[in-house]
Amino acid sequence: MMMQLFYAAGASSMAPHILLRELKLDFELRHVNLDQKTWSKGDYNDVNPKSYVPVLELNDGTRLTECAVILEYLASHEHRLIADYDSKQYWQQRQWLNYLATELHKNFISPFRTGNWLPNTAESKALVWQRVLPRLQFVETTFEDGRQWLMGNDFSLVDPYLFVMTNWLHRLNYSFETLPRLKAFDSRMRERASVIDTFKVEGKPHALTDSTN
Ligand SMILES: N[C@@H](CCC(=O)N[C@@H](CS)C(=O)NCC(=O)O)C(=O)O
Repeated sequence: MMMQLFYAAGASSMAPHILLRELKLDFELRHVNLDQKTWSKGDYNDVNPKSYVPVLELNDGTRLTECAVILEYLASHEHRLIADYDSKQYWQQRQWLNYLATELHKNFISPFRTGNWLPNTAESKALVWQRVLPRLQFVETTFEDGRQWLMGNDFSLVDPYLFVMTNWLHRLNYSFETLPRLKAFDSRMRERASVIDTFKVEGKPHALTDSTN
């Protein structure tokens, strides 16, 4: 059995999807309907009782959750796109993964959300921006030394996760006006074959307007 990635188009599962392609690993995609919490074989909550994507199912049936952990699992098993364990760079990558997961990813999820995982009202959008912008501005300052990627001049496992966030800025119509380096990072990511293929395969993300509103 091949590794399987449970995903929803444009969601955080896009980060491991991109990384799987960067690492040229064999995998199968399992599409999840997050509004209904279903997948092709029924109730998605049976797959992940935490009720979210991503899930990476390994060849032996073990299911891994938590985006940052899945990214680290994939990269460390390939010994690629990750620094050597316990090196200074390794701990810096851990810092970024944790920062992206807790300071950025989670702050995109508005308390106003009703059955959706991105904000979809003006009030909700403003609240999310208030939390997310200073954190993005911190990331922006990291790029001030002219680096191409978040860890320096080498692409690594943290970049697909950051790209999920910059992609959400586009999707939610937030402005890159004070984030020119992040905008350039976002454009560089979009040129990578892994990202082009990921968009092609995932297709259109769900509508941001919630029908229950
Ligand atoms: N702690 C999880 C959060 C994952 C998460 O928020 N996934 C979102 C998509 S980006 C989701 O599936 N939301 C569905 C829901 O909460 O109903 C992680 O780091 O992977």
